Amino acid sequence: MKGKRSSPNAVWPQPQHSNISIDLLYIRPNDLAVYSNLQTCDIIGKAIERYKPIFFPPTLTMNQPSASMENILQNLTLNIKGNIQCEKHIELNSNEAYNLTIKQKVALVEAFTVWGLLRGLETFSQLIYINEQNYVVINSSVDIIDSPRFRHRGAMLDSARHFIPVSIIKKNLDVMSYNKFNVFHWHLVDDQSFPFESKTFPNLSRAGAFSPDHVYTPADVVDIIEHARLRGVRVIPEIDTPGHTYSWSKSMPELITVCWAHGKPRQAIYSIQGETEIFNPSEPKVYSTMDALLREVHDRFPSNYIHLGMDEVYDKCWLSNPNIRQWMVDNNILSTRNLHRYYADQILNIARNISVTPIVWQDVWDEHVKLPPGTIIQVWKDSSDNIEFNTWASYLNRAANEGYYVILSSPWYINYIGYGKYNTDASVMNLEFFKYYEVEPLKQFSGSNEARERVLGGEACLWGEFVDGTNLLSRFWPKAAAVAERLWSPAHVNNSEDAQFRLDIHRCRLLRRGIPAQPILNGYCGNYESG
Ligand code: CP6
Repeated sequence: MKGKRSSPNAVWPQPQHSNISIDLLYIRPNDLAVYSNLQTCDIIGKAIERYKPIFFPPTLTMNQPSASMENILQNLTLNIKGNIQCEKHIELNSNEAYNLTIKQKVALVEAFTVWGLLRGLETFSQLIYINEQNYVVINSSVDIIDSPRFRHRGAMLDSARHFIPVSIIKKNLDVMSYNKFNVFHWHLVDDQSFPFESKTFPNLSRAGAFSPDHVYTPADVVDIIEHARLRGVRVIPEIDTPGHTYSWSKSMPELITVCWAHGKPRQAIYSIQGETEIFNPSEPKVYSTMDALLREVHDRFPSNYIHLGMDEVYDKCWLSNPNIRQWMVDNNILSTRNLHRYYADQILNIARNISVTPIVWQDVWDEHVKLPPGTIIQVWKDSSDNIEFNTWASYLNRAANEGYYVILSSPWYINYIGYGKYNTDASVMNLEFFKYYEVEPLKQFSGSNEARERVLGGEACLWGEFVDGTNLLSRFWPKAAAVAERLWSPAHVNNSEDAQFRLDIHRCRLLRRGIPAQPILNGYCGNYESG
């Protein structure tokens, strides 16, 4: 069954339009020339170097056809059309479209931006394969016109439940670029640890990280951002408050609400089910700290977006505390919802003052907090007590029609595991490839075209409770690739029976590139020690 129904160089995610011959050209691994009218741009120069061992994996046997043979690919050219610019950072609205043609023994990738060239180079690399006689080959006639369906195609990693080594984050960025993802959403800190080394507040990680080794130093952060930048990925940091802040309490206990029980303050223990630590919204130091920290984060991350979290606020703790209740009365804050609103308004004001566009988990919006125009709401819930809108599709509808930008994550929690390709037993929450793949973000969308345009895309999320450096890559890949194709390819590319064979080929490609992606079908990849 393995691979029988897909060509060995099936491109993932599938391009918008492609016309590919059966006839092949040989490639001489030792002398495929690569040219560009943007050769001096670091992004292009470094990409060409990076792709050489991907085109021609040094560990595999490859024959070099003689140069005098007729049907040999002569060269690859990566050209910018129009205004030639070496852009520095990819942005939400960057143009990632490209054309890839092979004819008369010459390959050409054309795009309007370096980002389009990167996407086209990746596609070119996937068309190359090694045939049964160990010759490196590619189709002799190729016409691909490609561009993404959605602008925001993200992967979220949680580096707080377990520390993720920098090397694994960088490898994950490599695989993201193989799948044309363009956003790394970095859930940096949470209850369990604070690995982000702040220059302004070094004690946050000194006390809040698992150990002095389990931190991201300023140099690590620069390294990760640069690795992402060169691959056309922007890094969006998340500083999640007011909930999920237990790790802050190790150095700044004064920021945290003391929950009360049975008429007296209760020892803070975040591990009680459903009760996490939360900031004390009546404490001015909360806001001065957030102001300074968000300024620092904004200075150190080139992204104009910061994810502000605001999910899962355990407001029962706020209400249990008589000092907070008195403070609410004194400040004319007469409901829990208004307390949420007060906290959110303070933080959103800070974001506005430093010209940051906020992203938030949907919870604050669920609380009817009015968010500034341009805010992005990340939908992660699938049901709610409110039967008026009880699925992620209706959340998307509602938020986009209220004028907010939205990104979808509810159906794409890649951390869930289970047995089988397609488990229908909801009680084990198993969401394997098919279920991720068959999601259609706009399936029930109703609203104006402008509202539809505000559905920016989505993110595959990997929560870290059971993930660290040992299993991150195999837990995430190739399942996250299902999300990549859903967000890149046209909506009609939705046949999962067909896609499983293409994805299986893609998974073998990842093994070839040194990524320990887990299997999705029975069989083998050939030539590799594992798999
Ligand atoms: N951590 C944080 C989490 C989750 C969220 N925020 C989460 C909640 C429920 C599920 C999966 C993840 N672990 N900070 C919610 C956005 Cl099912």
